[in-house]
Amino acid sequence: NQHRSCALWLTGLSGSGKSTLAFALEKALFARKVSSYVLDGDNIRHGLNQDLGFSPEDRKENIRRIGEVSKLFVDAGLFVIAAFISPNEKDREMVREMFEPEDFLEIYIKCSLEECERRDPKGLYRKAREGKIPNFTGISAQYDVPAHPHIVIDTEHLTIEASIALLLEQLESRHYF
Ligand code: GGZ
Repeated sequence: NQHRSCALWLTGLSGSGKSTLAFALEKALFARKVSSYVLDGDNIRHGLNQDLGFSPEDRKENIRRIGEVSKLFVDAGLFVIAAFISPNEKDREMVREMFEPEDFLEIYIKCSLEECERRDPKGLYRKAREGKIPNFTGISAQYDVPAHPHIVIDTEHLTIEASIALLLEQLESRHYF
């Protein structure tokens, strides 16, 4: 199947829907015979980056390593879907600059803090509010809203299906397949 590979970089708050959309997109791409691989906290922070925490320096190193790994996937001809909060604009710029412009798309998974906190799927916001998790993004650590994302997906107002349709449409109109 003819396609151009690319890194899809999903950024957004904890609970915004990054991992959910990443896996739904992987499935939708598979149905179109396009191979992709999802990188997220579960397979990266528990392995390659288990030495890193959530200080600004560690988040930067987390993003840098994920960027390098993502480059390997793109070199191998695969789509890589990286789903990380990546809260700092300068760190996202750093990773964007690792790629040829056509090989990288920044996708802002947009959802208000209020809604993420309402969802609180892992109870982390509650713990963060109680002061039990330091440097928690949105509560005690900043999230820079992307200034120039290629694509914005508003998960507060779109279903998963509508979000995936929008992503596929964007990839198709950008001639990735
Ligand atoms: C933010 C934290 C923190 C702190 C643990 N701040 O919703 P989750 O649980 O499953 O995903 C979050 C994940 C964030 O890791 P990332 O690698 O995506 O972050 S970054 O890009 O900023 O490096 C959350 C959990 O780890 N988690 N402590 N203090 N999220």
